[in-house]
Amino acid sequence: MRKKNGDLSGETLQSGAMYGGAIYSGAIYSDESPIAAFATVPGNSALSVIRCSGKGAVEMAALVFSAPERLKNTQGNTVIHGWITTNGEKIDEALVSVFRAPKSYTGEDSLDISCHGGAVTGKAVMNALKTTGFRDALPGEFTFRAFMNGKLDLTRSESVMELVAAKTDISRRHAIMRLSGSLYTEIDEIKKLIVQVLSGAEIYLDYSEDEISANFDTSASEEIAGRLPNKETALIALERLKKLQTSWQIERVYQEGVTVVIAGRPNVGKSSIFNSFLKEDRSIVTEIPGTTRDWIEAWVNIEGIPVRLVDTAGLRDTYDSVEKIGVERSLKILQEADIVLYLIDGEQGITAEDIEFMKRGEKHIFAWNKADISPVVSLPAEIADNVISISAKTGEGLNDLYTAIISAIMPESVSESMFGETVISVGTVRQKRLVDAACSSLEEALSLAENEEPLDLIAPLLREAVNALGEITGEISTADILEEMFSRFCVGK
Ligand SMILES: Nc1nc2c(ncn2[C@@H]2O[C@H](COP(=O)(O)OP(=O)(O)O)[C@@H](O)[C@H]2O)c(=O)[nH]1
Ligand SMILES: [Mg+2]
Repeated sequence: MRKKNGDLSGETLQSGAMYGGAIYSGAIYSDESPIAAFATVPGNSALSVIRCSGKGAVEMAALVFSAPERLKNTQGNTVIHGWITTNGEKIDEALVSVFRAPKSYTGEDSLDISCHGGAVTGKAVMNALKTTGFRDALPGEFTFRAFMNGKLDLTRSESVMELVAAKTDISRRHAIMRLSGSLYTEIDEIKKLIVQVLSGAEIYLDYSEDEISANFDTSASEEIAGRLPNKETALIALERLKKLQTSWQIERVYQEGVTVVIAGRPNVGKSSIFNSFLKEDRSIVTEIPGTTRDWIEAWVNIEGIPVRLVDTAGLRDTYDSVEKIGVERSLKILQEADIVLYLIDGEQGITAEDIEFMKRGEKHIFAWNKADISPVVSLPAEIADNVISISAKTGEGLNDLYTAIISAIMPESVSESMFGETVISVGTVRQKRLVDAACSSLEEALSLAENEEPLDLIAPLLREAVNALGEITGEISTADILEEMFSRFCVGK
């Protein structure tokens, strides 16, 4: 039997909460027992925060609290002061924030216990809590429960992890947008467009050919079968999906960063440039060629892009055995580079070795250093336009260099779309894979429609696209996907 249009919602619009219990039983995140974990990193700090969540969490915590009745009777969104105690002994003084289901992060009764920081105190409080029956939370288990209880969809859940992992302010901003629902809304809207197309197709599928002639006032039923209604809507959905695909190119750069390796002959000023990118003297600079014996790396932020900057040993033939190893290691790290920043020594001028190197790859940016003492002289025509004049000493040309690096990392067409007010971008490989899947199903559906293939070949492809999008937000999900995802979170989140 062919599916009715109305069946669609049953298949695609389940909420995350439906996966509690049956589907999930036996899996590690399945049990709903009260959990506790540090939300802060243990160590020398003013405070430690321990989060507790689960049915009966407040009553359990009251067993080790100096004012148990007051805690038990506390309303949600309240902070109370007291002591964590075991057998009448004060363990630590604490402020306890109480949240009541469903108005909490997890949707369950929960507490944030702020106690003193340090190596020992938080642990003692945690041990006291565990005597009442709390178990250690699994990685991401709080967010997992929030998802299960319908507090967050999967894009928002993942953004929580992205936020914790953000390396620069721009990655934080993008994660915050996803946390605020930007990606969820976009996916949901695209999905609705495809559902609309699918419904249009399925109306026809519900009727036999005779019925079509009778009901739709046409004599040629094949004509109807070959025509995909709302094709324009499908095209709009496709365009929006493609935008999301592109967004990942950029998002990945902001999340993972890029490796820029500084290379060039000894003494060209590699370590000086490295230091000026870092704005500190990290790498040793001397007039003695061969000073840097191994590569050194540091993360720098270039316009919001995390850049792993690597200073290398100068590339030259050498008899010094330590330097030789350094040169070999430098050549090796060059292969890891997304971009090679190749410096030419202005003082020495361009050499045969430089020319040799320049022939090698496209991912190179060439800079003429020491322009303060020797301005760029005539260069071979094929590279003249691509050489940036700089001085590590005076800082001249460094902004041009940053710009060149940024545009090498991101094609302009791509980056333009990212600097508007609202950024809608996919934030994880998982999301990107599903956007790809939706995109190719939809493209295939459209190309079948183009060839006037029957709707019963087209409809399943549209449904596949809808399902892929449902997986992104978690409306459709399976235990193993969820487990895989949440296990990569940190404990306490
Ligand atoms: N005048 C001038 N000297 C520079 C500049 N950059 C580096 N140097 C000098 O060149 C020498 C070698 O620099 P260094 O950074 O150690 O080069 P490396 O061997 O490529 O790492 C040092 O004496 C630096 O002070 C520059 O832009 N202008
Ligand atoms: Mg050096």
